[in-house]
Amino acid sequence: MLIRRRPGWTIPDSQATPESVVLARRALLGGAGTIAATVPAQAQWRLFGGSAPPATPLKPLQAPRNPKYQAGRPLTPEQDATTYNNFYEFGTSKDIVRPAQALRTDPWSINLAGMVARPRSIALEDLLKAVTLEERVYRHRCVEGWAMTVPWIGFPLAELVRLAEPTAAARYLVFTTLADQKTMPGLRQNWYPWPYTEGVTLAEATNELAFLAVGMYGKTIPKQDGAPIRLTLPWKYGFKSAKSIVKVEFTDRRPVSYWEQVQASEYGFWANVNPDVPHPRWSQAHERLLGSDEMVPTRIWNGYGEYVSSLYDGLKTERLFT
Ligand SMILES: Nc1nc2c(c(=O)[nH]1)N[C@H]1C(S)=C(S)[C@@H](COP(=O)(O)O)O[C@H]1N2
Ligand SMILES: [Mo]
Repeated sequence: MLIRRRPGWTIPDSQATPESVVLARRALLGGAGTIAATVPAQAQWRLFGGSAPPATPLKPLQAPRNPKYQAGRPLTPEQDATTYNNFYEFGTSKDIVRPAQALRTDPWSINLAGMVARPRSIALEDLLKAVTLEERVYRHRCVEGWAMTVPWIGFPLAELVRLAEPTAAARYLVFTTLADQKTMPGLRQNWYPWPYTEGVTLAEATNELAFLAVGMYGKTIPKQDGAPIRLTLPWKYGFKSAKSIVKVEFTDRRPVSYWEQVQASEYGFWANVNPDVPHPRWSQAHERLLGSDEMVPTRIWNGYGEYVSSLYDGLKTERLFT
């Protein structure tokens, strides 16, 4: 059921971090976690971890740009795309660059599990030898109403699916991301359902747009953006794009992901972008471009309908846009 959106209503993300509002409220009820919920990430780091580590140097990473995917708007300045982040493992604020430098990304491997020919762990360097990197400029739209345009470097998720060799019964992929108590102060907010998980259907995972990024802006991906490997699903709200992935499980049962466990009425399994389906607490009609702060109309499927809309033809009864 659609809630009527108020015309001209602007996006609330400058006033609040809407994805965290529900949890902050829960924290207040919970008592013990209150400090972590209200203290900014920088201070949380001091509280839990001592002095913040220095920024991690990024390595140059070049790959030919795939000209097929045109964003139709300028790239977001790198400085904005890499300093305004959601990464709750490091705190609920957008300002998590410093605490995120504690993330340990080397060595890194991904566990391929569940309904696959040979469950196994694959080292990231071996995975990267088996794929061809390319650059893709994608629009990226957070459910909170901000957006950016990013030159990602990576490879199609379909390549990982191919290497994993799912069995005929597999229908869904579940991504689990790193949950390391020692380096991630956000995990102390124990009313969140850690680890962060996300899921897609096998059909979505093998759609040509679904992409695993290991770099952005011609360098390895910064820790705050999900090093060393993260998803990008440009037709869905950003929370589907899991960062710092350590496990990909193939299953025949639809998973209930992190945000769906937190608040299913606001963050569902499908989470496809649609300007005409408001979030229960705000309109999705427009988005604020990081950098310029320009407000632009949001597009259905984030403008990627020609690639993805047919995936949902038989699913009209599902809540496709929440
Ligand atoms: N592990 C993990 N992945 C995550 C998140 C998170 O908190 N933890 N936040 C998500 C949300 S809400 C968004 S909008 C994007 C933000 O990616 P960016 O900071 O690189 O823009 O990452 C997604 N992936
Ligand atoms: Mo988000």
